[in-house]
Amino acid sequence: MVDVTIVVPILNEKDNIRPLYHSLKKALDQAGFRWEIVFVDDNSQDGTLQEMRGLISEIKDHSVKLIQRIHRFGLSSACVEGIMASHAPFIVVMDVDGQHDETQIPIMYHTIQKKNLDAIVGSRYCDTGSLGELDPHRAFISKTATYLARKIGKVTLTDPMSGFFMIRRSTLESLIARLYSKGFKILLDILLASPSPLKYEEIAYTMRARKFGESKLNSRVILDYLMLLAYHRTHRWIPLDFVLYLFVGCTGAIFHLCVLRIFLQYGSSFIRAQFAATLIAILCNFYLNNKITFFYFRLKGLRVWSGLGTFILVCSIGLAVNLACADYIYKTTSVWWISGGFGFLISGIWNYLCSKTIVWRAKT
Ligand SMILES: Nc1nc2c(ncn2[C@@H]2O[C@H](COP(=O)(O)OP(=O)(O)OP(=O)(O)O)[C@@H](O)[C@H]2O)c(=O)[nH]1
Ligand SMILES: [Mg+2]
Repeated sequence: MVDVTIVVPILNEKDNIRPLYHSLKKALDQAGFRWEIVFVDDNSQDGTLQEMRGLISEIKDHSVKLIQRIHRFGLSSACVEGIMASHAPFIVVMDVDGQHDETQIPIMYHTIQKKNLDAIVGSRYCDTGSLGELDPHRAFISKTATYLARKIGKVTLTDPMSGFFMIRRSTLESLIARLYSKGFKILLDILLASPSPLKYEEIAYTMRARKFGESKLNSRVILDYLMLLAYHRTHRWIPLDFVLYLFVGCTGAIFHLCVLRIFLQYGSSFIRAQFAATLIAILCNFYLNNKITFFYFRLKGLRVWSGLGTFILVCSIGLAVNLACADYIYKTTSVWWISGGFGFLISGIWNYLCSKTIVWRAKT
């Protein structure tokens, strides 16, 4: 049995593995803990896995474990998977890149037990905590996200964006089914998933500069973050992927109308203009879905073309279903907007389900 499990999500972090292992070992051994580290990798391509296996074969105990995930993505779900594959009553989540202060873990461990807390969170904004040398642009994003979490998510802690925290296993297990589990912000997910406020405390730390490798923070993380807030604020019942898909569909419809107008203005026949506009709308939808809705499963290289072909086929069937449904309802009710709206919704659901399962083969 171990006292504490450290869960570390990793993606292309070859050079950071050993430094983190050694600094954690030093801090945890000094504190006299029985511990384990669970690294969760999403099929890194930079030699991280070889590095991990090298390290595991060198150390003679079972203190380091590796979970290698294929076709599954994302920091939050990696953390959840690491936590579920471990056993300690207390779990620490931290980055591999040396930004988090491992020397705080023993203090976290004693405080969480002594005060019977659910969680203890490393904060860059309370007391002596600081963002260290984080560049102003990143600091601005972090502070804006913190502001939104406090305003929209109604969380009270100073650093809900923190990637460094300790949580009691029993607390997490009771919330696991309510988590969004996508994106980058697992702590905020946990806080928002809890039906009653968690008993927590914050501990100040100064964020260090990343040691090696590159940041995985990209513009997609911002969209995931907003989706996380929306997911919990709408009490977890709105299918956000579908909403995103409809949003992309509406963008395509606007494109369609603009192109139609332009073609007509330049003297094209209606049928030609309509054909060109439909084609451009489909291309636009395909592009945006590949970039946004199904970002984690996006098609590359030659698969883009086969995906586009399948997408056109799926949308054509969707259009036929739309027309058949709308026509039937119009004949029975004579209400144009109910008929049109229902046809649109049915084809939207059809297109979404087929796009997800057949075109992009999204697995989660
Ligand atoms: N398994 C897994 N790990 C990830 C993924 N994205 C990021 N990570 C890891 O999660 C941790 C946080 O990512 P970082 O890139 O350090 O994000 P950040 O700390 O906001 O950005 P920096 O300040 O530039 O380090 C790191 O240990 C990453 O290797 C992912 O999709 N899957
Ligand atoms: Mg980092």
